[in-house]
Amino acid sequence: MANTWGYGAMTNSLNDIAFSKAIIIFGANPAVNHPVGFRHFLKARENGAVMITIDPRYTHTAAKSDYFAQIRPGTDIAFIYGMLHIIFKNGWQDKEFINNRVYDMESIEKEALKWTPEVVEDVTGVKKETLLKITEVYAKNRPGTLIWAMGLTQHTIGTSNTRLAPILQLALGNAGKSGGGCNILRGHDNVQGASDVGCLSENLPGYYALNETSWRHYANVWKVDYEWLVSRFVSKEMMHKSGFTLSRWWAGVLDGKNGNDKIHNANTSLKALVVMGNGITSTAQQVKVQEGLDNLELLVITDPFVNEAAVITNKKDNIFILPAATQYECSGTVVATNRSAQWRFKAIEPMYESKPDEYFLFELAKKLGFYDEYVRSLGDGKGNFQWPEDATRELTNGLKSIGYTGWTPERIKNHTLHWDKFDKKTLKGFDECKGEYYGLPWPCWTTKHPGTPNLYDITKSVMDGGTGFRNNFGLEHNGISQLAIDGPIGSPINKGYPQITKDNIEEILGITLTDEEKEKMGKSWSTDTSNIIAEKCMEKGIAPYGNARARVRAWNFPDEIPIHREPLHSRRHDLAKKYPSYEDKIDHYRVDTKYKSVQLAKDYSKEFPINLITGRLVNLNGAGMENRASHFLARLTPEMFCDINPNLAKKYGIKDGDMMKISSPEGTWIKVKARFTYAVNEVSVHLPFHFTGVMQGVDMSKNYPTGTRPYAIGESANTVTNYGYDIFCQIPETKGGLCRIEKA
Ligand SMILES: Nc1nc2c(c(=O)[nH]1)N[C@H]1C(S)=C(S)[C@@H](COP(=O)(O)OP(=O)(O)OC[C@H]3O[C@@H](n4cnc5c(=O)[nH]c(N)nc54)[C@H](O)[C@@H]3O)O[C@H]1N2
Ligand SMILES: Nc1nc2c(c(=O)[nH]1)N[C@H]1C(S)=C(S)[C@@H](COP(=O)(O)OP(=O)(O)OC[C@H]3O[C@@H](n4cnc5c(=O)[nH]c(N)nc54)[C@H](O)[C@@H]3O)O[C@H]1N2
Ligand SMILES: [Mo]
Repeated sequence: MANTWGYGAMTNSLNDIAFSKAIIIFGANPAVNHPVGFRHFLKARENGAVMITIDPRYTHTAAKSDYFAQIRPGTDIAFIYGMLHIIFKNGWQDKEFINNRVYDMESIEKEALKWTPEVVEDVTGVKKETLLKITEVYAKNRPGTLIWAMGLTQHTIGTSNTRLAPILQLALGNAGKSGGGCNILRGHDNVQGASDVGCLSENLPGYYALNETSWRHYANVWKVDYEWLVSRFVSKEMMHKSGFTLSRWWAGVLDGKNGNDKIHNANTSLKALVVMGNGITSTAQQVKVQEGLDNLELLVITDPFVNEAAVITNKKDNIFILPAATQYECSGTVVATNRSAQWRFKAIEPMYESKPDEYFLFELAKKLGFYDEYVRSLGDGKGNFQWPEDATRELTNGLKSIGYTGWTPERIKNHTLHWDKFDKKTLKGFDECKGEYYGLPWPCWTTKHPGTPNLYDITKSVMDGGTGFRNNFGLEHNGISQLAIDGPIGSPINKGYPQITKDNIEEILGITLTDEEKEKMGKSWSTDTSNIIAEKCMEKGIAPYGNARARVRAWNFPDEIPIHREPLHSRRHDLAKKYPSYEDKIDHYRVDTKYKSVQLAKDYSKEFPINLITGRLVNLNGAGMENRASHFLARLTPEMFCDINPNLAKKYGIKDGDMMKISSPEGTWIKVKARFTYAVNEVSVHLPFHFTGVMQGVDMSKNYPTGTRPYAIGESANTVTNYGYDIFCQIPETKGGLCRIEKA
């Protein structure tokens, strides 16, 4: 569970929100950022669902909601414990669900006792009457769906936030149900696919841990020698070590010099950066990013646009921008926010001299001397393969863990070509797609399995998309069984069971394997490339990953149960002492990372008394180059600006449209235009992060290749976002921080 919810896949789907009686939104602004998906919310609301938004800003989404709580940034844990406090006090929890399918809700109940409405009001700034009302409405309108996006994740305690939100759903029995679940709104097109296939530095594709078992599994999938893979690394230790993350690659370049955080990278710094489809200028601590870029020996960018990483650097040579084709010029599978696959058919051939992304990767593999190994699992293994179909086949053979197994290019194409043959609410297919769910949402265990529309739903049989929770953390903890009491319907094994392995399959399924089956079968369902384990499980109506309790106590996490910790930079320094951050962490994705030592160094709020909130605009996306290069989109926001409450502005003598200076505790600053709005309160400002091209007053326009300067450039919000990284996944704390403002 931690895997799917931690990384943010939806348990249900946008369509399934049609069955929700309540929608609670934490730190997401879908009216702006997912305007098409938001149609599903609005339709549900027209049909009587109540909508609740928790956000430090009165957003467009809040404006469409029935209830709104204006929360102090970084205090969602306090808010949710406040809800749980009221739920337990009134006995509104789903006792049967908790008893049958959850492990250790008692420890949450105990923590929730501390969070009385009064304490919550003090910490979050939300009136206790509002908390009481929202909790009552949410508890009494079930099933309720819980939505989150970046407002919940971009914090030092982001991972804890994303654990406590599902716990609320477990407590109310809103998990594993149509109309319930955690519907996390993902960011980019195919970002779900990107994380599934392993664009993360701490695991192999399919979230396999970096250890020998996983590497051997992939040696098998990729048809290369395990020893050859080992030989590509300096040491086995480095082979099993998480890499640098996108948020901290620059620390790898700066190598602890000039007071920067120390690195642990086999005694070498990073020399080259290859960028494929990331803005780079969207990363926190832009001045450090710039310094990192300046100190590279080589910068290679493949992008359909001039990626402004090449513009904000003072580096003079060894910068290469290679023209990548866009999504309209490529084909292959993409994975949507609800885990379903679609086939993208190429609309046109790549234009001008642009090339699809795989071209650059193949050429790079040739230059580095391992092209043969790189393509060995494709087609005949001798370099003759069908692209991209064979790539999909390789993935489905490898990514057992999340159940890509039943995806084939043929099945996925069939769905995309017949997307009108599916029910718009249940995703269930008819005619050509009878019985299957649109896009075969993973886990899709075998080529006959229909996909899983809603995760952990035991009111459906496994062959109709039902599952229990995964048994990923052993059979017992503190002497208590981790297996669930009841399981998916329609199976003779209607109770908890462990994940299925070669050793236990005969006993648990009550079957006898033939010698041939034993010979072919892998050790465990997750590494069994023969897929016999999954096939046998389907015959018995059970999920190969087991049927366990959802654990709310995660003993391998920095906080076993989520607890509130103040942001590193907080307006409430008094609370930072009461709810301190973590101990500084050595070697966190290869970089020493500071927590308490920054937080408790001083009371920043004296010099930096304003909350700094960053977020998105409807007309611009991410780093913003794609849209600022569009005349019409740029015209809507031609300049970088800061949202400020008129009453706050007045205190500083700032008028609407005046230039204002924003300074950060890092010693960095930007000058931008003030834009008056009551959407932010009187102690906060909000910055969109889609601009760059100006760095602390220095206009970098001369660095754009002739004719490529976008219609709008400006200071980057990330020049003033503060130091701070999540303790588990290292996402920057771009939604918590402080600043000082003055009239410029
Ligand atoms: N137009 C447009 N659409 C986009 C994007 C874009 O750039 N432009 N980007 C895409 C991507 S990559 C992503 S990841 C998604 C992101 O989608 P969202 O997460 O919706 O995006 P944000 O506007 O960054 O943040 C959402 C809200 O979190 C609030 N917030 C800040 N701090 C806190 C907090 O501590 N607690 C709570 N409860 N709320 C808080 C902010 O005020 C903001 O309204 O959008 C995607 N869609
Ligand atoms: N302060 C602050 N900072 C933030 C956030 C925030 O809320 N606040 N949000 C964070 C989040 S959630 C995200 S996802 C990031 C934004 O994420 P970024 O990835 O930085 O944003 P994009 O602008 O979408 O960058 C994508 C780049 O890929 C290029 N591109 C498009 N299509 C293709 C293709 O087919 N192939 C290749 N090779 N390139 C392509 C685009 O031209 C663009 O340069 O920002 C993060 N930074
Ligand atoms: Mo994102």
